[in-house]
Amino acid sequence: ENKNNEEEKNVIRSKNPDVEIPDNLSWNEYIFQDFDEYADREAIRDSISDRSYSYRQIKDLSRTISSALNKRGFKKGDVFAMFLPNLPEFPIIYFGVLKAGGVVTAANPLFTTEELAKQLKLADAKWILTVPQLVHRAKEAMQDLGRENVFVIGDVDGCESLSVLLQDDGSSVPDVTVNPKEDIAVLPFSSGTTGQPKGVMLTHYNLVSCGSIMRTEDFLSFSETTVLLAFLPFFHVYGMVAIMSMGLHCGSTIITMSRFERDKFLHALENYEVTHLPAVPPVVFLLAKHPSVDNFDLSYLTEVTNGAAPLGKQVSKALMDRLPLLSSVRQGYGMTELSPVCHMTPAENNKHGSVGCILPNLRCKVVDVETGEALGPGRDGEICVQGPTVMKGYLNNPEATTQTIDNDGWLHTGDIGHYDEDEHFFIVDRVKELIKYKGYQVPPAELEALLISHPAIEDAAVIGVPDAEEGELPMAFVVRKADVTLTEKDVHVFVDENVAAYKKLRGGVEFIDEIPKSLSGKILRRELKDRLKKLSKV
Ligand code: 4UU
Repeated sequence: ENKNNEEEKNVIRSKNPDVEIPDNLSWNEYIFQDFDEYADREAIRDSISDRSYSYRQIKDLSRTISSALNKRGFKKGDVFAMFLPNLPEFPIIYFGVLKAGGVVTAANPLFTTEELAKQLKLADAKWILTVPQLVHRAKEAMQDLGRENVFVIGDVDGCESLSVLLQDDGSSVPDVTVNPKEDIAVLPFSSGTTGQPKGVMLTHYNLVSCGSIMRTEDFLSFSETTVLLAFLPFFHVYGMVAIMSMGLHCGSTIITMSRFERDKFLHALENYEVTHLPAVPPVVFLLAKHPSVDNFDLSYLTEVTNGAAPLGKQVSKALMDRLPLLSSVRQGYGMTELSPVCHMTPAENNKHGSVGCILPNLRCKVVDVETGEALGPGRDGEICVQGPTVMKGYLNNPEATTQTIDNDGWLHTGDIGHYDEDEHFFIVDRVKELIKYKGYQVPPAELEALLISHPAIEDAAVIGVPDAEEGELPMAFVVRKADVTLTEKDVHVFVDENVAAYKKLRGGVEFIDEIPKSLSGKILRRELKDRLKKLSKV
């Protein structure tokens, strides 16, 4: 400690003491720690079908799944893909796979067959679980890999039904030993600071660390009386770790919602007496501004948490004014590569517009992008984080890993922000390419590669156009090949046919003579953004 004062300068640590992080537990063991106490309480209920499971059932059925998978040849380290919306069976399979020593990779159920196939291939997934509505895409994508282990929640010819797995007699629960610091538990996909989506290797220990440091008095406030509404997708780290896993760890009741629809959402908040709502900016916006909200009784709702994208100070204030029974609008700030949360709003001293304070056991600094110097309060720079929640690395991509985690173990987030005198953090911008539409990742590199594959397109660049409600809208600058006709509409049609709906070019298409690039060939996105500002002024 304090070996080198110079090096410690402007490195921010939590004002709360470090917590002890168990290093002998797998992620599933950690989550299940107190399940025997919760036993017959309701763990999870579906807001559409009303199907529900108790804590005892989640524990027993996930053991059953591990036995059923073992009998089918599932081996430690096998990658199991989950391609489904939020359903109450999600945690049963998820923890069943982990219990069998497997690795979970979850994909967005909006993905096209090609988008899914890309993830399955990179992840080397041997198994997949889906629902009847998506089975066509799951089968096709698996066939591309020459694999056929497709399970379905429901009945589809030629696929094994989950209900068969759940009837297993539990005689073959595998006896696997997990090495928490080495073994990967989940493999979410993220484009990180640059390029295409990559598999993010999160070890059991990464996740147990994140759970342990979030679950301190000052931060995560879930308890056995908490009712959570889970509309945020379980395939993304926010839903998977901070809502589904931590909600269960704390003995709360989780209400699943497989599709977000405004009135059903508001109705569910009232009907299930929801107390805690983890949300993203467009939903906080809806609650703060939409007239329909007045038609529902939201008096049980005490906490709304924003994450995944920036929330304006005014929206946060407007929500507090509208729902006076809310004790707070809090924020969590994180990144897939950080398992995923690094900052949270503390219970006391909530400042509107702030993402909160660095969590215990972590170190944070704000560095000058040019010089790398760690900056003092009030100065904007890149947020860097170090600690036990930093991912093991990107799967099969050491180059991208060393670009993101430096030699001293600092993870460079690609976010620009500062801290105030109380060490509360504010995110103000992003230096990385990533676009966030409603909190969803839209990697520009992916859209650019698609656009360039069009026979009439010479070159392309994609940026995010700021939007008060949705965050950012993907927008393309396109260079046409000589002597071709290509309209904006043609570009839209082409993109819409080939990507999940949330990646559509909602920000528009602009034809341009040449994409501005640096000498090394990197797209100069700032220049494009400035150009756009000028265009909109004219
Ligand atoms: C401004 O979005 C996430 C994880 C979010 C999360 C998880 C658990 C939030 C609260 C929680 O409890 O991960 P990714 O990898 O999809 O995207 C990471 C990026 C960040 O680098 C930043 O640019 O998403 C943006 N971001 C935010 N921006 C995430 N949270 C915030 C935030 N304010 N609160």
